[in-house]
Amino acid sequence: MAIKLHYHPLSTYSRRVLIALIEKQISYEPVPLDMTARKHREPPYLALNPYGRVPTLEEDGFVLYESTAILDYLEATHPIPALAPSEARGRALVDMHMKLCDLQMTRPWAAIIFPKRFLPKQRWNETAMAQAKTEVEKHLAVVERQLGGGKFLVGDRFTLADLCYLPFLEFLPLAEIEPPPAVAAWTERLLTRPSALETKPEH
Ligand SMILES: N[C@@H](CCC(=O)N[C@@H](CS)C(=O)NCC(=O)O)C(=O)O
Repeated sequence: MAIKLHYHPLSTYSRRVLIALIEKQISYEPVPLDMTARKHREPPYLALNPYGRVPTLEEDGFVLYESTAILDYLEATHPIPALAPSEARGRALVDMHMKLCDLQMTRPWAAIIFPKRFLPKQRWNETAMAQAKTEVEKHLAVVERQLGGGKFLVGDRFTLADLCYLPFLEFLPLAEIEPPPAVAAWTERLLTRPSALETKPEH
């Protein structure tokens, strides 16, 4: 049975998985979820994913949520083309960056981007947004050093580490964050990949 992906086209975490499916040329059945109609909070979807979030992957009755776990599963089941090195240190570095992206970047990022994309200005918490912006800027300064002179976070190839950041980097202009130079060049490199262009959200 084909992989089914429950997703939303504006979801950053769903986009991670969509990009991996495209990069690996895996055929799948897209199942868009009407989140405006709050389908993610209704029993049929909650039976699949008790957290009511996207993405969720289904394959032969096997159900998986959490985008990074899904990416790891796709890498293990479809290792070619590789989106992670097979040797231990390279793979550990990819895991480290995937985790740091979620711990240091996506949480403050959501505090800025969610209101800017989806809420009227009168509902913005501008103090929280300014604090989140400072946190993201500090993290990007660390990423700047981690990139060094390299094109990608780990080795000389696009990996799951870069992929995890990609959907969030899309919104640097909306967040009014001026990235440091290596992060700016990396962002451009990632956002112009065919898989990124194919999955670019409408807003
Ligand atoms: N840690 C989760 C985060 C998933 C997530 O927060 N998805 C958002 C959309 S981008 C969502 O479903 N939000 C709905 C909600 O929390 O009610 C992952 O990596 O998959």
